[in-house]
Amino acid sequence: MAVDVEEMLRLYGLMVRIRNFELKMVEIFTARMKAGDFPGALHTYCGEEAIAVGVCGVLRPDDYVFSTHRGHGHALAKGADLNKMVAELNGRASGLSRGFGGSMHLYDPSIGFMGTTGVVGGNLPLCLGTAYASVALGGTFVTVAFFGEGAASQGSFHESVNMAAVMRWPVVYVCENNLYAATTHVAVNCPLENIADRAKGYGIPGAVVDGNDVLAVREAAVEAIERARSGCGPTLIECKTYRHHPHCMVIPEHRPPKECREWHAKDPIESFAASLMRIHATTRDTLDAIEAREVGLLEAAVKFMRESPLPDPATVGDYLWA
Ligand SMILES: Cc1ncc(C[n+]2csc(CCOP(=O)(O)OP(=O)(O)O)c2C)c(N)n1
Repeated sequence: MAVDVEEMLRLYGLMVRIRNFELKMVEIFTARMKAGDFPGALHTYCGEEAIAVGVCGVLRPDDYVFSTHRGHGHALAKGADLNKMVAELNGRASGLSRGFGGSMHLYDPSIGFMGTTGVVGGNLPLCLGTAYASVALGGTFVTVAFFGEGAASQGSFHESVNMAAVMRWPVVYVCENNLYAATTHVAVNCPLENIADRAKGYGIPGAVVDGNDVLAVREAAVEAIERARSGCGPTLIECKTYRHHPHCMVIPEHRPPKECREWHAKDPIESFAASLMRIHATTRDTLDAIEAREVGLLEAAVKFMRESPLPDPATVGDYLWA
């Protein structure tokens, strides 16, 4: 499916939004930690933006996304409100989860965003719920589950893919292979060259794509989503990528410096900007204007967060199920 330049610039803007958001959260969380106000773990998505944007860019509003502990990018790409995102990560009552969730419990069913989770692989059984609902209700909506290559060695991954494959349910499994599960290299927990090779064991298509190339991710997503929507069952897409930051704010960097440098040179936003200018005749001014707009929106979101109250302690039990 051809992508016009206007759509490409929309994708570029979303990638910039995610990057700026993450860098601002690092800044705010670092300041809070220095002040003795521990805000919780922060797993940034910097370096992986092309995956969420490539996939979510082709989803319909009524499609569902199940995310991970590294899920800010998935939420923003599915359309989560920037103000509410900044507020939620800082525990404000105006946040996406009313300030009770934080980074790993972002949730907005109104846009089909079914949550980030602190349980690695925990979203994989859950995604079968909306997949089954699509079939049971005679709908055409699809479900996307993002997960890391570490989660692909959890039992929940195998059970979920097997069930979706057997039932031909409309799921797209998107593995974000950034080479490390916290400090464990992928070669330690997977004997295969590609996680996508596991698709064969379930009789479904598997695809390996450059996870730093938003258009390549999008192309693979279009095919998998169409397949799911037309009743042909799930696909496993593996996106090869790398995170810019250490696993989270509280674990020091452990990866070889040379490897980090090599991957940073393949930055998904910079390379997309270069190809937009080289191949699609976009000017630097156009990209600068998009970046300036995003900076303004983020500044406004931070102001919104700072002016928002913390949740009223009296409401702490209001959203628990008895
Ligand atoms: C069930 C479970 N086991 C272990 C952990 C601790 N843990 C948090 S993140 C993480 C690594 C996950 O790696 P991966 O799935 O590859 O995702 P990435 O962090 O690379 O995006 C681990 C082991 C957890 N949160 N949940």
